[in-house]
This record gives sequence, C-alpha cells and structure tokens, in this order.
Amino acid sequence: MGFSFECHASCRQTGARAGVWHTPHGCVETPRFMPVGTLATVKGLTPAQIQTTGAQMILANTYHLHLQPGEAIVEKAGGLHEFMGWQGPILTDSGGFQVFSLSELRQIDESGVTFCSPRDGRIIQLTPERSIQIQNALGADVIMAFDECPPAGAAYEEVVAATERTYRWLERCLNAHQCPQEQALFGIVQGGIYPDLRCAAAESLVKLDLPGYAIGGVSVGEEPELIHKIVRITAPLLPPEKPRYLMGVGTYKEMVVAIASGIDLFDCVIPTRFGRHGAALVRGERLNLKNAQFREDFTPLDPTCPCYTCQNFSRAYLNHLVKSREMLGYILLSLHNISELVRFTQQIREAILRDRFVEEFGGWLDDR
Ligand code: PRF
Ligand code: ZN
Repeated sequence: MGFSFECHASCRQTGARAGVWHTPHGCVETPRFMPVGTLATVKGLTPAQIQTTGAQMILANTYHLHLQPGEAIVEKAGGLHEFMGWQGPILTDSGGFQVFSLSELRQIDESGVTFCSPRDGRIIQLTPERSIQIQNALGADVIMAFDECPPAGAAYEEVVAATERTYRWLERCLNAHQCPQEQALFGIVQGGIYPDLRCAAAESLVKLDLPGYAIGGVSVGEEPELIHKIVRITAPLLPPEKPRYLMGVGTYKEMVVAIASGIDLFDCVIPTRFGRHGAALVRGERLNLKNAQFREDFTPLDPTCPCYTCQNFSRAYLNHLVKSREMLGYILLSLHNISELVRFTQQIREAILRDRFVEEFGGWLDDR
C-alpha cells in the first residue's frame, strides 16, 4: 500500500531518470505517457485495450465527472476504478483548468471559480474545498491541487496574482483532503513564462513536502522555445525523490526536452483527438488517413509498432474505414496513437536504463 518512488537510473549528462513509482493500484514505470480518460473512459477503448498499449496510469477529470454522472454515483459504484473497470492507477485533475478552457460563462475570485453548467445552465461553484471533496469521492490514486492557470500572454502582475492565489488554494486543498494515505495530493507549480515566479512557486511548494509535484501553466499557447525554457528551469527545482508531472504536454520534442530536465509523467489528449479526426502519429509525423495517398497502401501504419492496429490492418483499410466514417477506424487509430506515445516514452526509459539516452534521443534536444 501507499506511495513510493524509486529512481533506478540517472543520465550522467542530463537530468533524465528512469524510475518505478508505486501506487495503491500498481506501479508506474517512468518516464511514461498517460492517456486521458476525461469522462472515466479513454474515448473508444475498453480497459483491456488500454492495457495493451502499455499505458499504466490514466487520467480523469473532476469538472466533467461532477457534471455527469456526478461524484455521488461514482462513489456509490465503489469509486472510479470499480465504476470504469480499470484496476490500474488513476489520477484526477482538479477541474479549474477545464472550467477555464471549456466553459464560456465563468468567473474567478479568491473563493474559487463560478460557471454556468453547459448541461442545464445551473450556476456551479468549484472551490479548492469542493474540488478536493469531489476528488475524494471519485477515489483516484492521485488527486491534483485546485490551481489558477493564467492564459498565455498574461502580464507579469496577473501571473504574480494567479501564482500567489494558487499557493493559498493549495493550503486550502491540504486542509480539505480527507485521506492523504490513500490518495496522493500533488501540488502544481504555476508562474507562467517568468523564471523568477516559477522559482518562487517551486520553492514554496517544495517546503510543503508533498507526495509529488506537477508543472502547470505550460503549453497553453506559448512558443515551443518558451515551453522548453520554463521546463528546463522549473523541473530541476523539484525534489528528486518525488515524481514530477508535466501537465498537458505530449508532443515528441517537448517530452524529450522535459525528460532531459527530470520530468517523469505526461498526459495529452492528442492521441485520442487525432484518432477521432482520422489521423495517426508515426514517429513525430501526423498522417491523415483520409488522404487518397493511402487508398492502395497495404502496409501497416508503422511496421515497427507492436500495437493491435499495426499488427492486423493496413493503411488502405484504415483509409476505407475513416472515409466511410466507420467507428472502428477511430478506435483503431486511437489504439495505435496511444501505443505510439507510450512506446516512445518506454523506449526513452529503456535508453536511460542502458545509459544511452543522449546517444539515442539527443537528436530531439538539438534546437531546430
Ligand atoms: N493546471 C491543471 N491542469 C492542467 C494544466 C494546469 O496548468 C495544464 C496546462 N498545460 C493542463 N492541464 N490543473
Ligand atoms: Zn501501431
């Protein structure tokens, strides 16, 4: 039971490390990509299929599950694991970020965020206390602090205010948290693109000795160079004996740069979203399967990929399914895309364990 993080190998030239993170629902071998299952479902895939991708931990969302079906139903079912039939580790995000990116009528103040339910127009308030209460009821292994993520391009003073508020909200989250032994509460470092704010935020969070740390407020629309710079500055400030999670990032280069800075965990909607739009990820390229060039291409998406899609179906068949809007097309593409990103992080992990990270993945670290 409980949580512990073991580091099994560290790169001599970068901050990259390979570890095993123990949670109450099993281990996560890091670095690793985590697929997003917003509504207690990784869209289109059964838990058995998710397992075949090599994914070990999945993500769900407080905002969405509060709206539908409501945390009371999930709790009655015996928690998220029982409800969705996934017995591996689960993490829930705290909801505020989703309110801000998805809800049109919303307002933020010191108490929390208030918004109109997109279902019935009802006014809903999410506060740090409510978010933790909901996440306690959902029962994920890891829960996230309720934070304020300022938009890209926010002025310095605005980001100072959001970062300080995020700290006060974290203290409220810690007070509200009912079961720290069963659910690990991660703090989130904000601070936008400002190195001094990132450093101050990291320093104050580290003093709280939390079970894990996330970097938020990155990849919200800023230039990739700025993402790299902020991650390179922030990740090394987080304690090496705890897992480090970079929220909402899942592109190849950004993951390699982040791993080189000491990040262990990633999540991103890209693989499932691309899948639903008929696109495949193949080593950094995006293939649009609707394209006529695939009509008579009887090769797999990626001949080196061990996933069920690549082992059994051709690009021509996927082109046919997507052109016919058959749901199997979207399912097979999502399955491949998740497998691809998980496998990419697994291959990095194996390279770190063999002390070959820079030799094999250093190409991704070059600028341009
Ligand atoms: N905060 C929370 N969730 C998030 C983010 C954040 O800043 C991001 C930013 N990339 C993605 N998901 N709570
Ligand atoms: Zn594949």
